[in-house]
Amino acid sequence: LGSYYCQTGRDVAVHLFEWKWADIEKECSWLAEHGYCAVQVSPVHENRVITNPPYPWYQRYQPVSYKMGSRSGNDAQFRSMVSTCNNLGVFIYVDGVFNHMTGGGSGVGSDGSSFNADSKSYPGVPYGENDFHGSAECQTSNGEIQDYNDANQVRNCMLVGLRDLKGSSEYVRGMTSDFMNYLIGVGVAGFRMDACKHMWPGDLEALYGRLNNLNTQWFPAGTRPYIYQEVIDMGSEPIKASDYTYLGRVTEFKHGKNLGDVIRKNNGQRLSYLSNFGESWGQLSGTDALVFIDNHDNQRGHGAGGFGTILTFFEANMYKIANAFELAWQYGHVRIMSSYNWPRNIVNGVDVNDWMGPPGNGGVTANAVCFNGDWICEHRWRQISNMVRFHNAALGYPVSNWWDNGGDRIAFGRSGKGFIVINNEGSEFSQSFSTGLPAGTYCDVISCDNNRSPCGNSGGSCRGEFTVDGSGMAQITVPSGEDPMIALHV
Ligand code: QV4
Ligand code: CA
Repeated sequence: LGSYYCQTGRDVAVHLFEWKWADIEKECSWLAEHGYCAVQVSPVHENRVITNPPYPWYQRYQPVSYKMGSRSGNDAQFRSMVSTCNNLGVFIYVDGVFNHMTGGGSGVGSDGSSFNADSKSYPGVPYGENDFHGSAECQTSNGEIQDYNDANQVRNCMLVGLRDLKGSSEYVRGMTSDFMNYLIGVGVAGFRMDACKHMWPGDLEALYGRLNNLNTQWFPAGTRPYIYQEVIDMGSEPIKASDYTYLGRVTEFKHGKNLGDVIRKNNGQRLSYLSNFGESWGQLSGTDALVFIDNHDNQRGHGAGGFGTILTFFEANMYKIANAFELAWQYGHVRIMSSYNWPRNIVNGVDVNDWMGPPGNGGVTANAVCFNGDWICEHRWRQISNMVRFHNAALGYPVSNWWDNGGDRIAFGRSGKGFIVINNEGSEFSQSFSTGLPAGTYCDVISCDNNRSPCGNSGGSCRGEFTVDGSGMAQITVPSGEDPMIALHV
């Protein structure tokens, strides 16, 4: 169902985690200029406001109603963002939370609606007791998921106490599809569907079947919403990512884990093993997969992964290698993570500050200003954004010209559109490579600002031009240490 709708020639989305709508609206011009296709935004619905701990990021995953007020902004700001970004050819994907409402307790949500989770009352929708799974559907002692080996529990019991919606109910399907159709009417291009492991594929199928086509102000008539579903499948549970691929794309969490392990050299892993990376590593078919190096959960120890595996901006050098490989390789639809900083503090394997919300005060989010120390903006890092352009230039051209040293040095091309060398060993090396590129001079886009001659050099680190001769050969010296890569593209 649906197709990834990007402007022609673009292919990479960015998750602007916890950004405000007004800031995303401004960022869209930069994104358009740098070849990004779309933005995944944080949940848009009214959410619970949690004060203990104070205003964590995860309060956004506890819906109180489908009204549009949250700390990212209101309905008017959301509409303005969607319109501006669509006009620039940068599309918006909404994080849709439809498995559940809030955890236990009662109060008033971010847009003024009251709720009482103990009586399963959400008048802002409205939902009442009958709209949720209860002891008839879930038989565990406390109504929560206790055993991930029991698919029925995983779908019909509460995920960490979150009141579990009855996805089989016509009424619930009506409320959720009305909300999604409202957003489609505003002009969004599709949805990241949260917690799909906890919803029955058949219920999702019925829900998606109710969705309208995209808004013809920006999309061709008959375009279906693009759907990607969050299912964490590390291989050990009865519920599989592949149970959901007939409905849309699925998040492939093994991808970021595998690349983290290889680049960290965990368990004897080496870069040279990546020559067949993808399906033959037990991952989904690339055409079913939505991939990322880290996401908003596993960068702080939620979801699956682990600090010794998943790479994040905290380990910038390895992180840039991982993103460069992901963007140069041909596998899946890529989503770049864009984070805010927090004082990560891992004690006995747990980040005790894993709850901390975005920069700001008293639950009010600060303006997003890239590189001010709080907003990390990985999507703007030259090594990543220039590789988005590499990715676009190579779109549809198969991997070619593979070379490796049997260890942690690799190189590959993209059938004459791009060529990258990665050196994850301790010393620089130099040799002649068969690049497959047309003859000419190319700038290294990892270290230089552009791929045109003369090479842009605002940061002073530009490694300059590389000459490809008439037979596609180029002499390349590949540094070690910081940014140990050379990437060339047409
Ligand atoms: C706790 C206890 C419960 C207890 C409850 C009592 O764990 O046993 O009943 O208190 O009130 C938060 C708290 C969590 C708390 C819960 C309910 O962290 O301790 O339960 O609220 O009050 C995010 C966070 C969760 C957070 C949730 C809601 O990661 O910690 O829970 O938001 O605020 C699995 C799933 C996968 C999921 C992943 C994290 O298969 O789907 O875990 N990933 C998605 C999102 C994720 C989000 C959710 C799902 C839920 O990416 O960000 O969880 O919407 O792998
Ligand atoms: Ca459920």
